[in-house]
Formats: sequence, structure tokens, C-alpha cells
Amino acid sequence: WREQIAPGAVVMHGFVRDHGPELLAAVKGVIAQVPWRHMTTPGGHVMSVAMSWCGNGWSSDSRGYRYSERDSRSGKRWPPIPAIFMALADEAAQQAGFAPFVPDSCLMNRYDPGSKLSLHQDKDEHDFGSPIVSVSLGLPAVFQFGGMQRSDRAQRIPLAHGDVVVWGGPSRLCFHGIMPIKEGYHSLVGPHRINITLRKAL
Ligand code: MD3
Ligand code: FE
Repeated sequence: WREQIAPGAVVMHGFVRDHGPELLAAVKGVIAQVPWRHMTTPGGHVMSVAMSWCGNGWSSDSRGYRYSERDSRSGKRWPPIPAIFMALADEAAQQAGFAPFVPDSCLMNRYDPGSKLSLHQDKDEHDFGSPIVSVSLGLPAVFQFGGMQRSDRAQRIPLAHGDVVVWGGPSRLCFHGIMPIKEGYHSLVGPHRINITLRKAL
């Protein structure tokens, strides 16, 4: 079923529940080229979440966060976004009421039990007019969804394997985060939660 949790934010429960194996195969294809890595924040903290990406990539260093077409080490482009991700992003965005969506960046987060993502805003993309489509796979999570101010009280939204959320319009710049993941084992994904976000970054 579909749930509107705020203006522009739509949870599509179970939208990709039946596509776990294909989606995980696509994740593994990217991981083979861009192995999971724990980024250091501009403030010097190592993230508990491991990241990988395709399309336009992501970087974090003392100068801040940035998207880039290429790996600055090798000079090569990051791998392309798998077709199954492009198709699901467009289908979900349109069903949620947004225009046809052609993302140019896909960030993947892997949470192990205990991993969390502190409240933050996604504001490094150049295009806030486009939505972000997010896909949850594996272990369940509690998503925190607040307002435009860090101090605004946050709602807690459970996210399960196969859920897709589309974040656009007024919700696009809201503070959000993921509470520490509980121990567990998912039959397809193992002891992890994987989140895939599709974005128009550059
Ligand atoms: C709401 N990831 O990668 S996805 C992130 O589950 C991120 O890994 C979380 O926050 C995760 O930046 C949440 C859902 C999400 C993504 C972007 C948003 C929610 C959002 C941008 C604005 C508002
Ligand atoms: Fe985010």
C-alpha cells in the first residue's frame, strides 16, 4: 500500500518486494567495481555505514561533500547505473506523482547491526526540483523524518525489505536519519540492511 507521510513524501510499501534477487545482483555488480568503503566526514568521523555508488559518485573529505563523474584516483568514470535501478526509479517517481525521472547518481549504503545515520539534510545535489527515490533491502530500519530545522521533532517510520520511498517537493530538504540497526539476519541479504538512493545530483 501507499502512504503519504508528508507533502511530497510517499512510502510505497513492498514496491520491489518481489525483485530482491535481481536488485541484489545489480548491487553486487557495482560492488565488484566500487567496493564498500567507510567514508570520513568533513568533521573527521568515520561513518558506521559503508558506501558504494554508480553514475555520478560521491566523495567526502576535509573540504566537504561533492559529486563527481570520475574516480579522482584512476581518472575513470564510475560504473553506469544498472538499468533495473533506472527503471524502478522512474516507475516509482511517476506513481508518486512526479514527472518522468532520470537519475544521474546512485548511492548505496550498507548498514551492519549497530550502524546508524545521524540526522542530516541532502543538499549537495544541484537540482532540488527532482525527487530522491530510495529502496530498502534486507534488515528492517526505523527512519527518522523531521522538518527543515534539525531541532524539529522527527516522526519515526519503519522501513522493511522491498519498501520504496519517494522524497520530493517540500520534503526534499527535510532532516532525516536512520536509527541504529538491530541484530538480525535476512534470508536474501544476510546480516545487513542495504539502502539504494537514486538522485539527480549534477
Ligand atoms: C528524505 N539514506 O543516503 S534513504 C542518504 O536509509 C540517506 O540509507 C538513508 O539519508 C538510508 O542520504 C535514508 C531515504 C532518504 C533519502 C534522501 C532524502 C530520505 C530523504 C532526502 C530528503 C528527505
Ligand atoms: Fe540523506
